[in-house]
Amino acid sequence: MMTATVLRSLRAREILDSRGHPTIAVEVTLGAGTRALAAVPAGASTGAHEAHERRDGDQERYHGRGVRQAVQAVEGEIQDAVIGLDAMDQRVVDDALNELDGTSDKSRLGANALLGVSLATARAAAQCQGIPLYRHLGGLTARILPAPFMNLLNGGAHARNRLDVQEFMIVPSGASTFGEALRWGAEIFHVLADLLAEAGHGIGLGDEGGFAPPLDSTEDAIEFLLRATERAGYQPGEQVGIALDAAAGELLDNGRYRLKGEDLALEAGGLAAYWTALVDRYPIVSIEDPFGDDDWNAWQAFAATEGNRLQIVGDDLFVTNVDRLDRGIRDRAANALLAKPNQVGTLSETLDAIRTAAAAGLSVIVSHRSGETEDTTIADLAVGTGSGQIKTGSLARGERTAKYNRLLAIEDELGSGAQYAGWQALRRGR
Ligand code: 2PG
Ligand code: MG
Repeated sequence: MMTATVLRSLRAREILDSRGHPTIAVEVTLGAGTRALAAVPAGASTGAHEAHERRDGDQERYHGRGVRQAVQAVEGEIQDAVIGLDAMDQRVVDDALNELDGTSDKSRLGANALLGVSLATARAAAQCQGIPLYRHLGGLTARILPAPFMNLLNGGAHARNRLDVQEFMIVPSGASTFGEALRWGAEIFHVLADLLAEAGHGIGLGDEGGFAPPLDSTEDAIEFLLRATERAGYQPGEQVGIALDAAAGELLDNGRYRLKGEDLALEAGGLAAYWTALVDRYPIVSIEDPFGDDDWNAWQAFAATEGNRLQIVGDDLFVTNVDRLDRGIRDRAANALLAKPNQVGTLSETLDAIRTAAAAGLSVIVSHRSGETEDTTIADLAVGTGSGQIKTGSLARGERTAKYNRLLAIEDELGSGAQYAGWQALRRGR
């Protein structure tokens, strides 16, 4: 007789992500008949060293972005290789996926195909045991609700305005529960809409559900966040921190960082001074990707001077890859990891990166992508690993609120056992 948790069949289909581009959803069926679905997100400001996402390139369909080959790979080769493996042995399944692919960047079968199978396997295993996914991932100790990094103003590759910094976020760490943090964020978001409208700006949304007004300067954008926070009745710095994702790899132009909104073209040293001036002036608690994906020296120098008061987050620098992370730890290039499952392509490797970072004293932010789906796996991943921080967009658009709403449900389910991470997980002052 087939064991209840053994993988019996795989189905895949092409669905749409939040930008209206195709992506892949995978459904796993286990021996007991348990079925679970996972959908894979996609980035816009992707790091040069991310695992390879497979796209058909057929210009007749979705301008080349179709994922039919990835779907076929799941239902053909991949299914043949993993059928009969036990979904409880996530590592064995993920190893089999990697071995079958055979490339270091997952380019043969596609990281999108592999991740869909990997995540659906975990979801099915949890379901079959009758336990929530965070419990399957984190065991009995999983009870920390993450502080949300809420992206209220969108720029860079996520909006068609002139803001150079990609993400202007608020972090309501001073709240006492996740639910309270979410309420603060939503209140600030609505006050921000009023402030922008009062200033004569449109309140159209960018890719991650934050507003994308036609502002030019980083400072203007930060000032709007501070005013909205205050008018909503909260203290910037004390209760609500500011966080930026510069996605600086996107700013590189002929070896210089070009800030078009401010008409500057800076060397790494000049850009570092620019960030330092902002941190001096505003309650910024965290900056992600302040330099390009391979500008290791700039990262190292910046972390040496600012790492004691600022969380410095490697996203495109680390791409959730243990080898790059090991180098960053050795060189002290950053003090935090942004963990995105689709950058590396399997759940096990994502967990490896999170564990490696935590063991070295780096903090961890579990993160969405700018192209998302209704899938809420990252909410459970944040609680399951106790990351204490999550980045999942603004307070609008269903693909973003799906994760927040999942976290509300987890907090509710944990009852008095739930603990909101607040400022605790933020890496600074050390
Ligand atoms: C980032 C992400 C998510 P993208 O840079 O951190 O916010 O954007 O998915 O476009 O890479
Ligand atoms: Mg980023």
